[in-house]
Amino acid sequence: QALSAALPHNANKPAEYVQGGQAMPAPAGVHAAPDNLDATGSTITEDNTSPKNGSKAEPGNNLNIVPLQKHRIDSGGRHITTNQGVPVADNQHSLRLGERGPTLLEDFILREKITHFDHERIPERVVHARGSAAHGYFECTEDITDLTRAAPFAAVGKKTPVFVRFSTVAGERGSADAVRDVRGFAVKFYTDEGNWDLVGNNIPVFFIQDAMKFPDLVHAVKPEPHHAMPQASSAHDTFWDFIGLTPESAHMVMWQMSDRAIPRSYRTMQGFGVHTFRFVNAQGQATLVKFHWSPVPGTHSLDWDEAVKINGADPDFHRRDLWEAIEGGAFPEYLLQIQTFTEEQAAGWSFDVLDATKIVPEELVPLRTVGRMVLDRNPDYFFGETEQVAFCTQHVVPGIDFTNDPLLQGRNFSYLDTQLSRLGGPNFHLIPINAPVAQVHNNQRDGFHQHGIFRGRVAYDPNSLAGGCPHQAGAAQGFTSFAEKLLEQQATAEPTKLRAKPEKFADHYTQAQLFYASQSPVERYHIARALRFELTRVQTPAIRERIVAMLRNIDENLATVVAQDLGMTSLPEPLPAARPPVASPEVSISPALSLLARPGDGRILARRVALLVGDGVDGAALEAVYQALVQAGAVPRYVGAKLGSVQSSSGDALPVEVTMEAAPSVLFDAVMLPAGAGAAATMAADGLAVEFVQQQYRHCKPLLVPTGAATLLQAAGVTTLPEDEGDPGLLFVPDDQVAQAGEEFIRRIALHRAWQRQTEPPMV
Ligand code: HDE
Repeated sequence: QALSAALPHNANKPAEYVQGGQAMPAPAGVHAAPDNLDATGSTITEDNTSPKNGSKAEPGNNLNIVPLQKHRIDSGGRHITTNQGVPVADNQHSLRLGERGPTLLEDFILREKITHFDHERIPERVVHARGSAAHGYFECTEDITDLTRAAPFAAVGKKTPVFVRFSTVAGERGSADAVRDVRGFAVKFYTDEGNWDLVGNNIPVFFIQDAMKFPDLVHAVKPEPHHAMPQASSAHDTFWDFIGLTPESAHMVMWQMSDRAIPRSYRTMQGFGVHTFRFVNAQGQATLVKFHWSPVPGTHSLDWDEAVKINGADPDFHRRDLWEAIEGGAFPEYLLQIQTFTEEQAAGWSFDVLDATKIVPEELVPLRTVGRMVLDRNPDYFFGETEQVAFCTQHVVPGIDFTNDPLLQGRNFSYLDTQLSRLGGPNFHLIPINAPVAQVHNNQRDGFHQHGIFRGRVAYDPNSLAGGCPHQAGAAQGFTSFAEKLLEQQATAEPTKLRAKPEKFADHYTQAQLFYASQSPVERYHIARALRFELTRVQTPAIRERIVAMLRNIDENLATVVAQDLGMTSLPEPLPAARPPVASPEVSISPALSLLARPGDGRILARRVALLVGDGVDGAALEAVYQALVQAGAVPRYVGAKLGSVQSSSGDALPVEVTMEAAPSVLFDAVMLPAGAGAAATMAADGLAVEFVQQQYRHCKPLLVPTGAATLLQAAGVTTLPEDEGDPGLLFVPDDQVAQAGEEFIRRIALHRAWQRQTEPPMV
């Protein structure tokens, strides 16, 4: 019964998860599916027609992912055909001259099959090659039509379908998920006025200020060209060489070395548009805007030692987490929050809002929540959707416009350009996942893989032969670039062609200081530890020294600690700063910059909890805790030494769902030690069990310890119990009260980690 209650549920794919003809119920408290989703699930036949051709999404009720239906293929009950639809009698043998003779060139079936196979790879993305994606919807929750005419914000309650791809940056397509890296957070809104791509990251700033430097940055961080190492890691000489010589990266590097770069899940990280964008309303008035996605479950990260081990235990850790959360009905949810300000306001600030290495502190311009995004459906076909989706920063809709951020301007060129070689030509907008829900009409024609069958003899504008159609939409309906006037001071300095940047861009350290100063002690410790790890792997002493010299401009104490950790006997001179930090910045401490500022909503949806079991455990108590976790939307698992079952103290068989070997400690967010002294004593002699508990403890995770299981805890080396010092992650429960401990355990799990447990070196 416990097992069936934990089976995955997805309201949008009822065909996949039914029991007795009924869709599985969602765990308590998860969001219901949006009412405008297709109800047919994923078993599609060719009878399905697309409402896309000839129909326009009604305002306020977007067509959702329905247009994808006609492309979904289900081969249930079908026979194999060639690509020409010819039925294939034998798919096992090639055509040969006699049983032992040569294969015949005539075998068109073999040749077609092998030829297709030979060409089934496409180039991976130059950056962000490793990614995972999901469908969902964006819902507008506040009226901001005074700020923007953009379709997703047309009315409160309006839902717009989205496809979101999360990614790492440096690693190749098959690299591990839990590496230290920036994460991509790219959202494609299928609005009824065309596609809007908000191609962001989980860090609000970037390494460089000008697109001109991007190829150098990427060449520096990618595997070194002579031996193609290391994979998916910035911990090598060329990266830190580039950083030390590019002081504008100082702020970003602080974020990249923080726990932001090892998120627990794509569900628990923020997203940022990074650049300053422009909102334009129906009257043509503009407001500057920064976009933030805030995860409802809060911001949570991994421990570095844990991340390293996860990459061995499950390189697909984040991909699996996203997939399973959605299949299980624990839909990832984010608030869309904006910061808006005027050009005049921004001109008065000590930093330039066109500089992508700067944030606008929340204490200066508070966040305003204007919508929510829910991801409620997994893709059906990884290649067709996640791999072929093409995000482009220049995909904007009426109501959204660019600013002159030189990084954004360069991106607006790069993304379309890269899709041409990645997806093989200019018609990638016809690939189903990229096709807008809005109708497409223009005079662009031909090209590789053209799908349209255009009618009539007119493919030019203006024309009279087709009655002037398709015709221009005009300013009221169509996209019009904001008629930007350069600010007075820029305008008077007679614009000339030049390769330069504004003066405020030269301040590289004020906000790096702000970020570091705003971190909690444990976060600062993790930053120092990350720098130690990365720079220890750097082989060239001069590169290490240059980074320490850079750190001296950020925080003297941080520089000293890192220098000591690297065995340096003296501190190098600070790097000369192009411009001294701002003497009195608008904000010098920003609590919002700490991960701990967003603890989440207290729910533990999709958190994985191990319940260790062995012969002699208290089955009733375990079952009670298990059920409480299921009710809370978590994913409990009975973890034992071998598959099969164990015998509880009352003689019942309790199933072992996974083993410690196949699913080690790092794959769980919390553990319950065996309820039952006998089982605990047996496990105390099992190295895998000891290691399991040890690592749960070292990685600061919540442990429910029935008093009878103290032997196992001790065997794991947890001898000085910091319970008296208020370790909220250690929950000791008398053996006879374990059955009632579920609720308290859930509260502890919601706290995520007891970081105060961490010592240097680790205690266990
Ligand atoms: Fe990208 N980036 N980028 N980038 N980027 C790509 O486009 C580029 C930058 C980001 O899931 C590429 O389709 C330049 C900032 C994401 O498919 C490429 C510059 C931010 C993704 C490209 C930047 C991003 C990409 C590679 C400096 C955060 C993955 C494949 C001017 C705001 C999207 C592709 C997905 C992907 C170029 C800097 C985010 C080569 C030239 C800043 C999330 O076009």
